[in-house]
Order: sequence, then C-alpha cells, then structure tokens
Amino acid sequence: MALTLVGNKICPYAQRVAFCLEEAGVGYQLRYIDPYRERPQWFIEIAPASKVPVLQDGPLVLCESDVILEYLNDLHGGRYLPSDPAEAALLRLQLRALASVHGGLNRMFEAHDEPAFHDAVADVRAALGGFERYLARVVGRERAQPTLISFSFAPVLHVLSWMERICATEILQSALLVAEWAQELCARPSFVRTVHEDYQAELMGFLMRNGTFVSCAARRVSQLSAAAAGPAGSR
Ligand SMILES: N[C@@H](CCC(=O)N[C@@H](CS)C(=O)NCC(=O)O)C(=O)O
Repeated sequence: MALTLVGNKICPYAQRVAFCLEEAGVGYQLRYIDPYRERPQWFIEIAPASKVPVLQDGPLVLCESDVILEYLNDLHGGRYLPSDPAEAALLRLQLRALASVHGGLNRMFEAHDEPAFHDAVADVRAALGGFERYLARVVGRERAQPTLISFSFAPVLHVLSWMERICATEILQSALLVAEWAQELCARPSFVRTVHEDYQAELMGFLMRNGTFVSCAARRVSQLSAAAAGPAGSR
C-alpha cells in the first residue's frame, strides 16, 4: 500500500517518521505544509489536531509521531525496538524523557530574555545528562541497528546543533557521548535524506519570526553570513 507522509520542512516530529521510513527503505510520498500559517482543507479533514506529521497508509490515517513510529515498527517485524521486553521498556522510558528535551528546546525558542533562555538551556542540559547515561549502555546496539530512540532523538539533536551554532550555548559539551552520537546519526545517509534543502533558510526564518532572545541571535548570524557573502550582485 502506498505511504504518504504529511510533514513540514523543519518539523522534528515529521523528521522522526521520515528517518524511520528512509531506514526501512520503503517508498513513500512526502507532502509539505506549513501547519502554523496555511492549513489546506484536505489537511484539516484528515488531521484531528491539525498537526504534522500525518501518515496515510491506504485508508489508514495516523497522527502523533510516537504512534506512527510504533506502527512502522510493527509493520517491520519489531526491528526498531529491542526484542528483550525489559530493554524495550527502558527504551520507552527514554522516549518519554525526550519530552523534557523538547520542552526545554521550546522554552529556548520562546524565551524573551537572557535569564529565561539560560534557564531553558539548563533544563535541556540536565535532560541530556540523563540520556547520556542510558546511551553509554546502548550506543553499540544503536550503531548496529537504529531503533525508535535513534529516530526520535536525531531530529532534536539536529535542531540543537543549529542552536549551538546560532546561540553559542555549548549544551553538547557536557554530554560528549550524545554529541558524538548526534554527529554520527545526522551524517547517516538515511537521515541526510530527511533534511530538506531549504532547512537552514526555513529554520532561520522560524527563529527570526518574533521578538525572542533567539530571534536577535539569529538575526546577528544572518547579517554576518550576508556580510561574509559580500554585496549582492558582486559575483
Ligand atoms: N505530539 C505531536 C507533536 C506534533 C507537532 O507539534 N507538530 C507541529 C509542527 S513541528 C505542528 O504541526 N504544529 C501545529 C500547531 O500546533 O498548530 C507528535 O509527536 O507528532
């Protein structure tokens, strides 16, 4: 049955699903929308909460990235969860802990002043510290066969690495194994294929959209790159 993924060029939740589909090597169609600014009628009709990702598999329509990933895992013979029930349960606990990383990142995006931004950075750092201890035990397994933990973490680590560059936060310096693993995961061809060619421009546009602490940093980086590229028409 033909699979269609409805996503957004910078949505980490949609990217989780795309990463899993790319690893599985199954063909799928990708449709991009901007759920914040322009929701087409066909999307409103299929997405109960009007959020991406949505996966359509014939008549089946699924939302919520964690539910979609579990479905893809079941479709592929349980390959994306450890077969040992205890290990699978521990992995699911880490998936829940990932919500704290997402929560901290969102607060970094939304902070209106430097103290609020640094509070959020501290939360992300603490959440990644817990994950670093888990990863130390399972990194060999994940390298051999990525599971739901790789699919779910890679997009968030990818955004985080952009935030590190834009805001010089150095969050990953206190989680060196996570940092090393993030680089490996994000360089995996199956992940690289999930990064849209407009990713950087879209992310910068998203970050610069409102008067947040991050928007000022993003504007500075954008002006510096424009200055480094030289005056328009000089090439
Ligand atoms: N819990 C959802 C979160 C999905 C989500 O927040 N998607 C964002 C884009 S990254 C969205 O569509 N937001 C639209 C809105 O909140 O109105 C999942 O895991 O799929």
